[in-house]
Amino acid sequence: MTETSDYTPPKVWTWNKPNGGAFANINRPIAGPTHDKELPVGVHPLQLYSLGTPNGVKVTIMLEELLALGHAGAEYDAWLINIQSGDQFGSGFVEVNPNSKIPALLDRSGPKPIRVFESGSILLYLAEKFGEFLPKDSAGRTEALNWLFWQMGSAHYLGGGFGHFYAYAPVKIEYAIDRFAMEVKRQLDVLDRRLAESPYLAGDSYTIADIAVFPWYGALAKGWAYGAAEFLSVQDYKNVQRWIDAILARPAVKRGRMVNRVSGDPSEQLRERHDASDFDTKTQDKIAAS
Ligand SMILES: N[C@@H](CCC(=O)N[C@@H](CS)C(=O)NCC(=O)O)C(=O)O
Repeated sequence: MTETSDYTPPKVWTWNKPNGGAFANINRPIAGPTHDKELPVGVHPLQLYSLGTPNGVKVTIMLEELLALGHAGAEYDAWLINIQSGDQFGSGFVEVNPNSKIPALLDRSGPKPIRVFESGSILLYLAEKFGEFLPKDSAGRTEALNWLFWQMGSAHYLGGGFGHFYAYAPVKIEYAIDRFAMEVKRQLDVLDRRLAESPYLAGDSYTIADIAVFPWYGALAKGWAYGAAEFLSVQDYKNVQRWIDAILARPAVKRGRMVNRVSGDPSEQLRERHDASDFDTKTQDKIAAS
């Protein structure tokens, strides 16, 4: 380790300069809205305000899975929240999620709208509302929740820790990259060992645990995140690879991954989704051709 630093933290930290790196423009040390902006409302019971990031995709996969099972009450409008432009700090968004992060859901099916924020809370809310993707027996339900909460506590080491220092930070810091690469490889090994025991995280059936964990660790294991596949030897996690391939083959997962997506192949970007037919007519390639 050859790190040196001439930085000594001051007695009191103050916000007096951008911190550099990707996303520096949206980082700030205070909460609350920066501007007045109402959220749009569509025709369906569920209004989703999101973006096709790993956290956002969890919810669109869940909704597409519920629709595939025939739950008409899971029909949704998916509105695009551009976090690079600061849409998450608009007053309407902050009313639905005071934490100013996507995804945020408003359930307008009852007499009073219910706000739901935090992707894990949204998955649990939808699983309970529709009685799907969460085992009914106590042991099975608890195992699914174990892995759901595992994701909530672990993925920040992957995204905010490893991904940030490996791909986004303005300087490459060996200490930070080492620390988080070690932790992410340990997490991949945790998943790999669990998936050697059962086809899915909670056992024999596909649950909200898989829906939560797949977008983060699937993107890493398939080499889509941070350009770090070779660095982390992701091909070695054979059970994780098998599990990801099984999930990727699900039609609802394919659709869910397209919604609110703003990068990649234009035919796989459905920036807003207001109707099932939008997958056939409103992807970016179709919009460009019309
Ligand atoms: N724990 C939250 C994390 C949500 C989150 O970090 N969302 C990111 C995008 S993936 C975001 O909205 N970032 C905007 C910002 O930090 O201002 C969840 O699971 O919903």
